[in-house]
Amino acid sequence: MEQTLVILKPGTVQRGLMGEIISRFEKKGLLIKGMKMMQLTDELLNEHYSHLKERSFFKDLKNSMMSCPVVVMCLEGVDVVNVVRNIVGATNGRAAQPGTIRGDYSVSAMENLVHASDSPETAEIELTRFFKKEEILECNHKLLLNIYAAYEMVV
Ligand code: IDP
Ligand code: MG
Repeated sequence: MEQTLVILKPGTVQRGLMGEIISRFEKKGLLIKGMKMMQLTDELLNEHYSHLKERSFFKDLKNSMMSCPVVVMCLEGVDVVNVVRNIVGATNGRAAQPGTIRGDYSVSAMENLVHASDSPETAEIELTRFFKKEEILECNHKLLLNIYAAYEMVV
C-alpha cells in the first residue's frame, strides 16, 4: 500500500497543534506507520528543499524549519499521497481552502504548518531521507476492515 511523508513543522509544534493535526489524519482512516520527533539540520534541508535553493526565501525557510524540533510521520493508505495533499491544502495558507489544515490554521505562504510529499516517487525518496528502515513499523491490515472495501485494498 502507498506511503507518504508528513512533517509537522515548527509552527505546529510551537502553537500546540500537533494533536489536532495528527487527529485529522487518524480520523480520516490513515495508518500511522512511523512517527518521531527530530531536529532538522541545514544539510538535511539543503537536500529536502533542493528544488527551492534559488528562491529568495530559501534561507528563511531553512531557519524556520530548524527553529525547533519537528515531528516526522509515515502515513499509509490507498492513494495516500493525494489524500494527504488534499487534507493539507494549497501551499499558501491565505489561499488554501477552509476545511484543509493550512486553510484552517495558517495565514502564511511559508509558515504553513505541514509538509506532505507531492508524488509517490518523491514520497519514497523522502521517507528514506527521514526514517531508518526499522523505524517504519509493520501493522495488521485487519485494522483497515470497514475503513476500505476489501477490493480497494492492494496490500
Ligand atoms: P508544498 O509544501 O505545498 O509542497 P513547495 O513549493 O514544495 O510547497 O515549497 C516548500 C515550502 O517552501 C512550502 O511548504 C513553504 O513553507 C515554502 N514556500 C513555498 N513557496 C513559498 C513562497 O512563495 N514564499 C514563502 N515560502 C514559500
Ligand atoms: Mg513540496
